[in-house]
Amino acid sequence: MEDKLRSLQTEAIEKIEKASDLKELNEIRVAYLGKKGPVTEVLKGMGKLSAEERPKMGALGNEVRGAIQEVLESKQEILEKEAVLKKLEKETIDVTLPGRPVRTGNKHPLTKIVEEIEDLFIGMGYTIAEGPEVEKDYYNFEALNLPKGHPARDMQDSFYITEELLLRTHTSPVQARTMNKAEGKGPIKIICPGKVYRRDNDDATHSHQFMQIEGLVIDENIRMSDLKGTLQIFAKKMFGEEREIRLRPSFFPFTEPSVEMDISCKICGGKGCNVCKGTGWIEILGAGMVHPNVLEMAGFDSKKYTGFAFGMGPERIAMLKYGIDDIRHFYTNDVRFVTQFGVEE
Ligand code: FA5
Repeated sequence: MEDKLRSLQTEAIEKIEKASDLKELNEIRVAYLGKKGPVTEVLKGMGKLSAEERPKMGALGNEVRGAIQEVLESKQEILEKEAVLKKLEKETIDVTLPGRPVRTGNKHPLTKIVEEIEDLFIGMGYTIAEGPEVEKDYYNFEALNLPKGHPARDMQDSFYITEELLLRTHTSPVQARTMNKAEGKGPIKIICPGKVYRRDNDDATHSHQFMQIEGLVIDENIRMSDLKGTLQIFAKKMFGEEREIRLRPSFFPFTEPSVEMDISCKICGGKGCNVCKGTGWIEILGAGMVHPNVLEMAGFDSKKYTGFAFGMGPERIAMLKYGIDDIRHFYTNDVRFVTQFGVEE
């Protein structure tokens, strides 16, 4: 039995020393020291020994196990160090390689235009007001001098939700709401950016969902010349001195007199193209002096207060500024379109 145990010790140690990785070492550990391993097997035969021999063999068994264990542990330490070194060698980082660029996003051109317009008006002392996209018929039409059945309601084809609720067709209901809140006391100087919805057929300059930015100024002695001056400042800052603007007489039930403002088309330089429908001009906003009926309905004394209002389409403004030939580009989420406008500080 003694010989058997000694030869197992030699055999195990030889194998341990030859082991080339941790997996192999573990297999040796299980094979020699496990419950079903040869050392345990030999020791099971101790029952047949004399009482004198038994403790001697027991001690020898432990000594053999201890010796194997000790060699196993030191080999394990060596193999672990080797494994770490191999891994480090494999994972060496070449710090001289050029870095991989991280793609950053940029603002949607429409967001940029809206922010630019907001900044421009904030610089002129305006504050920003907001209102709901699902609007009451009252604020969208009635409070704006458009009672039920008024033919001018057809100017803005609507998406109704119930008889009294609709997706707002313009941002003008925010003027009505703001005036109501002011309880007849001026001054008011606001712009209201937001989404609006119309049952328009989509084409190069029309979308069924688009943005508008409304402006409203109410105070004593506000005149048409104030409106004209404001729009001229806006157009020059937005498009540059060289672009031409024109004001045309128009009609809105909530303003009197009413105008529309056109800008010369950047795409064709005024010669006529599909964007300006051959006219050389693109309409970007409607405006006018707030109708006395609208002032009175909102609780303002129309003899004391006057005001002007305007409503512009930022998509059309972005089209003119950046030379975009189709409004649908804003809403089709083609990243090639959006990334053309770069990141600006
Ligand atoms: C209005 O919506 C009025 N509420 C504007 C207004 C406000 C007038 C205050 C007077 C006083 P209009 O329907 O013309 O007006 O629309 C205003 C602007 O929105 C247009 O000049 C145009 O730039 C833009 N717009 C209108 N319909 C569409 C559409 N389907 N797609 C994209 N832009 C549009």
